[in-house]
Amino acid sequence: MDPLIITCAPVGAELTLDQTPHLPYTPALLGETARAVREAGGAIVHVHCRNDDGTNTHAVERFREAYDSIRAHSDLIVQFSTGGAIGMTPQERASVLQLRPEMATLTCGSVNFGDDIFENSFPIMRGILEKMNEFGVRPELEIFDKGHVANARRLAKEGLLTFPQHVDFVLGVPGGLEATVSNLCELVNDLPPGCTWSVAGIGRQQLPMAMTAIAMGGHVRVGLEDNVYYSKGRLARNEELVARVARIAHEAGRPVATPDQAREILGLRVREGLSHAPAN
Ligand code: KMH
Ligand code: ZN
Repeated sequence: MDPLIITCAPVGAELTLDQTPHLPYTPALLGETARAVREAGGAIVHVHCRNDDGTNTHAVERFREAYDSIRAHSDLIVQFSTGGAIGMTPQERASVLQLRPEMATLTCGSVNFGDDIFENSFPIMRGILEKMNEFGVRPELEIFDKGHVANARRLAKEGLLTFPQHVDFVLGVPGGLEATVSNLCELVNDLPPGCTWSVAGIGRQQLPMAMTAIAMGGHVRVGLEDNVYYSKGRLARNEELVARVARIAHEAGRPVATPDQAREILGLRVREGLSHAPAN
């Protein structure tokens, strides 16, 4: 098995400041979190940005500040969200790709999202992918439901995407596919050959999904975006969630990937001086 790639999703778009004191909602806090997450065993950081009052923003300048702060504190692979927050326009969501992060997410279909709809029609997905291709950004395909893998295959047939790709299964969103071992196995079996995958279980499913992925040879995403608790009633810090997964992997005899090892596994170019600095 490859070394385990641990992604941390430390902020997200749904948590509010009054739900936890541990949300790194400013670029400075994101930088500090990046350092702690790297020390704990993380390789990728999945980035959403907030304004100083905690509200969501997809402003390019804020993402640039966040990127610079993360890079000043760590060598983590920086993955921008193009999912953003419910209600953002597709143009807003794609705008941050001009900063040329090493990776960015592409959600591969619409899905009920609590009482809302996370909208990812084919025109929206094509628009985001065209920008990814223009700016040379590697997608991470976010799969919230069974049909999303077929949607990705359709985008590949259209020539907008080539397989194999790195895929993240986000399981347990109210409205999406439930976080069960059998669902995860079905999704993995349905992937085009050569794909790498990780799983993000929502809420209390985060830990069991992570342990399953460690055993199956997949990779893991944890972080406050997906789960705010370390254990029942005890709020988590991002780096603790990463450290726990790293400890479990260690006990299971699976080494944990450094960011550069993750770059190799994912086929990202290790471009000294370039991959670490987005173009203006
Ligand atoms: N906040 C969700 C609506 C992503 O980052 O690409 C979408 C999301 C997915 O978080
Ligand atoms: Zn996200």
